[in-house]
Amino acid sequence: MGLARDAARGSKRGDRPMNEMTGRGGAAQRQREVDVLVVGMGFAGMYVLHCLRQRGLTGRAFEAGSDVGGTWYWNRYPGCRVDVDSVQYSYNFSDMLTRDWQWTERFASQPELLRYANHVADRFDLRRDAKFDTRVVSAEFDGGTNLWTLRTDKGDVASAPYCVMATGSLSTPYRPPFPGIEDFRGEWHHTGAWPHEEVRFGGKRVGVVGTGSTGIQAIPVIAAEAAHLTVFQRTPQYTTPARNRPMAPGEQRAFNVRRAQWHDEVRDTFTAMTGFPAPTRTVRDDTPEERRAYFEKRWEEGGMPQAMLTTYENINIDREANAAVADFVRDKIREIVKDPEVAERLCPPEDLPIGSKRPPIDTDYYETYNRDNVSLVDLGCTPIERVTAGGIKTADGEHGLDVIVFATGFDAMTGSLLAIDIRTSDGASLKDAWSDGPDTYLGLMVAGLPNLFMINGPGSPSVKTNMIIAIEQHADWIMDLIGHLAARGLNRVEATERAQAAWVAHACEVADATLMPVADSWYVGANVPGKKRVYMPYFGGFGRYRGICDEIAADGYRGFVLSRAGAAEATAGVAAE
Ligand code: NA7
Repeated sequence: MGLARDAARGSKRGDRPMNEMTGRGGAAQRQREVDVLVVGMGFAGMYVLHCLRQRGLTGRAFEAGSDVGGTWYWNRYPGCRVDVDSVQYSYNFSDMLTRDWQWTERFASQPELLRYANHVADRFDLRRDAKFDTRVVSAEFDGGTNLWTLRTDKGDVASAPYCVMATGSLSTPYRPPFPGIEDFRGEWHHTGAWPHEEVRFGGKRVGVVGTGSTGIQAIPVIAAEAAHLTVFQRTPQYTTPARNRPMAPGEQRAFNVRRAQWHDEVRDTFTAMTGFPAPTRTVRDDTPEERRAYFEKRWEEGGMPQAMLTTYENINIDREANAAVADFVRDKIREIVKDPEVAERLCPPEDLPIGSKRPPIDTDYYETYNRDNVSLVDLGCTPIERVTAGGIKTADGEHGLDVIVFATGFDAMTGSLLAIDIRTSDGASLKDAWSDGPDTYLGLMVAGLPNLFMINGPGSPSVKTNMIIAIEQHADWIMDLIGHLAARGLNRVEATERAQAAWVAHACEVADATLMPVADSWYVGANVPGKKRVYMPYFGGFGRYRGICDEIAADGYRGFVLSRAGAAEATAGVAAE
């Protein structure tokens, strides 16, 4: 391909704003700097940059953090770890990378995941095309020049025909606006924006607000260090044992020997993960005693969240099957937690299907409530009224605290995209396009916003899968599409309204046939007041989704309009193959 290599050579400019002389305005003056702009240098952005180079394209990335890693850069809270087997939560694109890297635990901890991200960035020299400590604030597409122009909080202005949003699904922390936070005399932190310096809990009274996946990971670790831990729980969660352990000698080598075969297999699975046998029976096939014995076995084995949710068929759909697992977990809580009152407070309500909120896995979560230094506040009975100078005041009084940890989650899936002012010169904007919910075609593109791609956008399986596999599938598909355009002398792609509407309808139909939309979860945006309630991930399964994406590509990118547009200069780089 004939590429804008001269422009690319000028892209390494240290901390100076990129193309600062061009300034704002005069979109017609804009020139392409690279082929593709990338927002974010988490696992998705890193892979996109690598793909671009592999295909002879030039890329430029901006990242708000000081280094690579995304989720694993920001979430440094105690106990943070991945809940997919580490060997599966690894890139698959390079045999050398696979051979170079050895995980130490079944479920890697955040520091190890961040080391892995850094290793990949070093190994493939990815930082060369990225600017850090730089937040993209706007993205504007000019239909005349066929260029996206990004502007950053550091004054950078950069243009390219294509833009990939690798902004992450859970990267905009949400902290409820509890009144009085400014009065608090102690220190407080959100788990999703954790300080780089060690936060010490020894001898302190600590409060954790939130008992989602994050709170459930942090609570046992903080409890072991703090003088006292008060957990503020709004909705009890179902969590099951991770049974994390060191990797056995030779375990990773054995996995790697069959990685290629595994990769073929995993791409056809529902979750893009393996390691739990597919269910072959319904709950009605077994007696209550047989079920119990089977649940016990799977509970003892532990593992990824799907381990308990694949014990029987249709747990995500069939209320009776779901209730069987949920009842078992409630029984486990009552068995583990010694104080019966505390145990009841920890039991999720019967109208909350297991798996409808993101299912966590844990290490000694319920056991932690047997410690003398841990107390549980049920916000359902006694809601938080305000933060005070000395702690948190709930309806039943003040809880004295030195440190507050907000494990209150994220403005998931759409928050980071809507935080950027994304618009076109003819007046379309992402904000308007999503005013009634995050409509997309395949979770990859939005009608009205040409040449703008999302990695793991709403409407794709994303957060319901192994994110690395989903990232690789999206990035590869986007690269193929850009190559397809270039090979035909084209440079513009846009999803049609019709295809998008059909995809949204299909995704809704799939989700509505399950118990998934029932819960007030971040999957439906219910954790952020005012957010439109829509089940955002595609719940048709990764294998099926991948098949649909491939079919659409094979059918000449059905549902997309492919065209040639813009000034010759803006198109030359990608037009000539
Ligand atoms: P989650 O799963 O959204 O959990 C947030 C927790 O914070 C949850 O227990 C919420 O209770 C609680 N919360 C949220 N707002 C409030 C207010 N206003 N008052 C009291 N409690 C509140 O976020 P996580 O960080 O744990 O996990 C996010 C994902 O990251 C996770 O699913 C993995 O995919 C990785 P609620 O249940 O809403 O009643």
